[in-house]
Amino acid sequence: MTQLITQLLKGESAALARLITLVENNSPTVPEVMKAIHKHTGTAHIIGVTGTMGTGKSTLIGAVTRAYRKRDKTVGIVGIDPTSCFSGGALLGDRIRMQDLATDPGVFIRSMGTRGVLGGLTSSIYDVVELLDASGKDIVIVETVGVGQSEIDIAKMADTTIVVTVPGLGDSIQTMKAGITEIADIFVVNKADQPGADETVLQLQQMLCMNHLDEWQIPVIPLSSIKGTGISEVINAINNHMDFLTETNHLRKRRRTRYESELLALIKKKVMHFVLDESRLQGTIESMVDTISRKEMDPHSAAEKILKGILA
Ligand SMILES: Nc1nc2c(ncn2[C@@H]2O[C@H](COP(=O)(O)OP(=O)(O)O)[C@@H](O)[C@H]2O)c(=O)[nH]1
Ligand SMILES: [Mg+2]
Repeated sequence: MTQLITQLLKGESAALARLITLVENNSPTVPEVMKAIHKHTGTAHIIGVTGTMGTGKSTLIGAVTRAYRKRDKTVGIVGIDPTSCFSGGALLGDRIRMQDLATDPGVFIRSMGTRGVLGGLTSSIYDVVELLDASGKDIVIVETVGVGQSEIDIAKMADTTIVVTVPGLGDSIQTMKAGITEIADIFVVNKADQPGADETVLQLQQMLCMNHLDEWQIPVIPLSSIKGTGISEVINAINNHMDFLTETNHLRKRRRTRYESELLALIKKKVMHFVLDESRLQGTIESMVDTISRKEMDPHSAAEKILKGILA
């Protein structure tokens, strides 16, 4: 294991891939690995990309990654599918869209299923991001479909969150979830090669004007991931955002937020494992059911008593 960690810290892709597999398989060696690498993390700029399915997130990430490679930055990409427990599947198309990048040693791409027992992102995604960070990637990009809790989770994990929309979704911008402006650091109107992009940009700008008089002015960037127009504007916006974060102490706050949600996810996972580990609780549950049946205790008190026992 020590050798694998040493190789990871040197940036070797094979070691990175193997360690991510251990995380995905919930290997008992994971805590040891994460303990060893934690102090080697914190240098990567973590970028979350979220938006409705089909808005072109993967295509955009491909274009942005190519631009970063021209600037000699290394990039790690995690595609997560909150609707699936399994990796692959729905993200198969991405492999084709990013095929040229797959052979670049300065790029690492992985997709994973992330549906946790409690919904939302599992703690594994935090581990994968830490591994990519420790492996020395300058940029770590996490792609997720914006459904339910997952986009809020991604915003808590990322230093910079990009929300991707497309022309024609204009009408729905009115009804866009109120929280979206709290999530977005940068808005991107992708597929600007199609009609209606200007209106969508305008509508978004108006919405942001009304909602925000913040220190950070959320930019709205029209672009075409397919044609490659507007990509350098996105890179500039990402860099400006990082400058803003470091100059204002917001970076420290964001990272604290990430550790806080990771810690909560880990605690939930461990408690859930304990509860689901039936062999461990079976006897206790049986005898509690007896007690409840005899009306010596009610189910609420019994649950509390068991929980206290777990936490003791
Ligand atoms: N016209 C146009 N189509 C695009 C653009 N970017 C992506 N697409 C197409 O939109 C579809 C969905 O793209 P994908 O990147 O998989 O979207 P995701 O589900 O958000 O990751 C694909 O057919 C892409 O070729 C763009 O800038 N212009
Ligand atoms: Mg995608």
